[in-house]
Amino acid sequence: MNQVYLGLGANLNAPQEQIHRAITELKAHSDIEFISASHDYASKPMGPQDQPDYVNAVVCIKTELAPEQLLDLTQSIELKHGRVRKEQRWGPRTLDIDILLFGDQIIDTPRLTVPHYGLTEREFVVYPLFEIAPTLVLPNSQTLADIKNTLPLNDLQQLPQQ
Ligand code: A4P
Ligand code: MG
Repeated sequence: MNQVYLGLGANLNAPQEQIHRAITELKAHSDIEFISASHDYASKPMGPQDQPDYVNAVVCIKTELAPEQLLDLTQSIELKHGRVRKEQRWGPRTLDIDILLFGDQIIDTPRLTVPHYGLTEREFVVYPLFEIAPTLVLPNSQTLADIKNTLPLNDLQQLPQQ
């Protein structure tokens, strides 16, 4: 079994509901053992600023799936949420699921880069991840605590539990 961290993000069509439905769908899947979820966080858009604020969360799961099988699954959940892949980079979306960490594996294939390339620079990933995994060490031996301690909050706000 591999322990995996997923980053969830949404900023269209009732984003907090999108996140919660995605968590429900992950919990219901027979190949996934659901371990924990962070609070939801409200975050300022990274990228184009003329889009709504985001809701972000991080979840921990365990799975026997291979990394690309898990990507197939997370992409099928994105599609069920009406995700349309547009030209604009970092544009608005109903649901985005990123594979942040897959055990201790370092993966670099045409479909998958793990750890996720933006992990250490995004407050909306690092803070929720720290909430559920405060002692986490990345495959390159960096501690998540060190990363968090030098990363500005940029207005990130924990939302009340729903
Ligand atoms: N891919 C490669 N590695 C991974 C991985 N570790 N996890 C490939 C998931 N997918 C991975 O993704 C494009 C391709 O990346 C996939 O087909 C997969 O094979 P995508 O979801 O279609 O495109 P995208 O998400 O628009 O692109 P990108 O560059 O991944 O964007 P990000 O990094 O996901 O950022 N602001 C706030 N506040 N909160 C957010 O969550 N998110 C984004 C999108 C922009 N601004 C944001 C947020
Ligand atoms: Mg993505």
